[in-house]
Amino acid sequence: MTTNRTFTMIKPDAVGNGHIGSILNDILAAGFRIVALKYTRLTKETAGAFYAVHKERPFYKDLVDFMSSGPIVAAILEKENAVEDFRKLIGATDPAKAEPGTIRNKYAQSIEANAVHGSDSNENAAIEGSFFFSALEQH
Ligand code: RTP
Ligand code: MG
Repeated sequence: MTTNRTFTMIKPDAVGNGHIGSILNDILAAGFRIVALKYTRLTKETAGAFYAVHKERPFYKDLVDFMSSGPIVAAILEKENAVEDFRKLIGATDPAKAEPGTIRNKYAQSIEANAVHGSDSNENAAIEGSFFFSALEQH
């Protein structure tokens, strides 16, 4: 068995709507272990840096404004096949297209305010986890 890690954020919409507990419950029920967990917030500068890969996309400015609009929860999660299984658990980017029972289907409003982030590769999971957590915190 290869256990590996992914990185997630509960986004400002889901935090503001009171879904932190339910989302963490769903994540644990799906078999993920919480390696590191933090309630914090992004500034325009740190949100811009986190999403730098999307700099040229038309939704970049709105995304940075949204992600810095309120508190978030950041976490590193561990499970066999973590990155792929977590993307399945959260569902499609657009909640209208997310499968019933997925986190975005249950808790998201729109393609932008879509409740959670999930890393798209093992490499990005490591980069994104280190954006929020020191080496000491990543046990
Ligand atoms: P994430 O990175 O947050 O897990 O989401 P994702 O892979 O499913 O989607 P991605 O293409 O990486 O887009 C990152 C985030 O940008 C916002 N977005 N807005 N207005 C739009 O058309 C649009 N498209 C994407 C979403 O918050 C998306 O999660
Ligand atoms: Mg993405």
